[in-house]
Amino acid sequence: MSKFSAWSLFKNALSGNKNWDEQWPDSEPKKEYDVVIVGAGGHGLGAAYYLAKEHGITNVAVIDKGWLGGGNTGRNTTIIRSNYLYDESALLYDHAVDLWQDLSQELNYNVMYSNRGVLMLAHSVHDVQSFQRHVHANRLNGIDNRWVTPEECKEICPPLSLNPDARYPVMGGAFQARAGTARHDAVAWGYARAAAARGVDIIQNCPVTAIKRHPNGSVAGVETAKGLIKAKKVAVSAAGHSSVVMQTADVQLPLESFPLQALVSEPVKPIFPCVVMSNAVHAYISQSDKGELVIGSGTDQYTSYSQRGGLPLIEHTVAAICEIFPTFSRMRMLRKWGGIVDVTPDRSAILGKTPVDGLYVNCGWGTGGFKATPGAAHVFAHTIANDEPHKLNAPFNLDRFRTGRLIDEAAAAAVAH
Ligand code: FAD
Ligand code: PYC
Repeated sequence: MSKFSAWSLFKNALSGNKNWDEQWPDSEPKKEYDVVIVGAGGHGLGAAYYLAKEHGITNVAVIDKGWLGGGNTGRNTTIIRSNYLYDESALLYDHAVDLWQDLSQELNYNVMYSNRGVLMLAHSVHDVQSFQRHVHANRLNGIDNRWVTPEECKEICPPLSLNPDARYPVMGGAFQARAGTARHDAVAWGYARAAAARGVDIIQNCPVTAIKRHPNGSVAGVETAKGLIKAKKVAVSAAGHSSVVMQTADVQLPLESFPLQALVSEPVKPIFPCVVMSNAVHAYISQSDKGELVIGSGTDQYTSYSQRGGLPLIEHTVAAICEIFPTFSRMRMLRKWGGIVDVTPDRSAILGKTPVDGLYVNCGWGTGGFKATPGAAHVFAHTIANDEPHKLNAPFNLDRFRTGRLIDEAAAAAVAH
């Protein structure tokens, strides 16, 4: 919740925000950006691209504490789908799936979008009922999700075991054929190159340490490890760290950060034609174009900013995968890694304006924001340019945690999140 109040104004007046313009050292450049975006992941770079392309706003800087796409954009398991339960989410994620279809052409950069289909396995009566509910809800929203029998699951994914004696036997699945995968870091590179070509500045290795405000409370710019940068508007898209950055502007976000881990196997010839997710065993798997099996876990069970995560969880995930795909039990792991995901109480994103004039936020995508990248970036740019949310992101406002109008997508992924 925002702590923006007469008290915080007073506090800011006493602190460094008081004489922002007077404080500005002569040695600092006087340039003022129209928009500074904090975070050069797919969401931040994408927002810069759409600001330039669709709104003609090119006096923009995207600032990252590390390298392009070095956050979750380059760490995720690349699953793209829109089979979410609630109308608000389904429409936003489907907007993204629409944009994914020709993103490579749009950016003139091959993001390797592959609509190979996502199959979510049901292993219990509860799963069957829950997924069938999702299928019906999706179809009402015009989203291609359908219920498939165990035999159809096997046709879609031949390595799947239908052993009835398995601890989690397959009782059917929900299949979204238009869903799929993309090359994750290419998304950051593609948006970066296309945004830069339109005049956007991209500044790497430059942590933003504080958001600065004018004495009247509105945004004035950012303080970074390399100096102050003036901006009329600041947009924060710093997954895993958004609450830390926003707190410097006296805006508190209802977020917790957790490690989320993934791994790849040694590369093998093409064997896995789709994406499979299993809620019950908390694992998901696909095969990259390089041949590696890409496997992911649920979040670690403790909050942390570690980009590594704990080993026992990976063991549990691999055991789960080998149970539904026994044919993979002799394969070796090539590498594993983690990312920091920020999670809201209702497992839906926060995307919109904040109580501070000129300050916008796009965060809380938790375990599922890669698939949203083009759609979220597109509506975030609209929100920043117009100082009004797009109709697709209007429900994802910060105010919902005050009014109670939550968008509860706790069952949205095969991930404990
Ligand atoms: P990021 O790519 O994380 O970008 C944020 C950037 O902000 C980072 O580059 C970071 O360095 C920068 N930053 C942070 N603090 C500061 C600061 N103070 N100053 C300057 N810069 C800062 N989603 C899916 O849809 N499908 C999946 O299959 C999937 N699998 C996942 C698997 C794993 C292991 C992980 C970790 C995540 C997964 N996700 C998945 C979630 C998805 O990766 C994220 O939701 C999404 O990539 C977020 O994109 P972003 O651009 O907002 O964030
Ligand atoms: O949201 O589809 C998803 C997902 C898969 C793995 C992590 N998130």
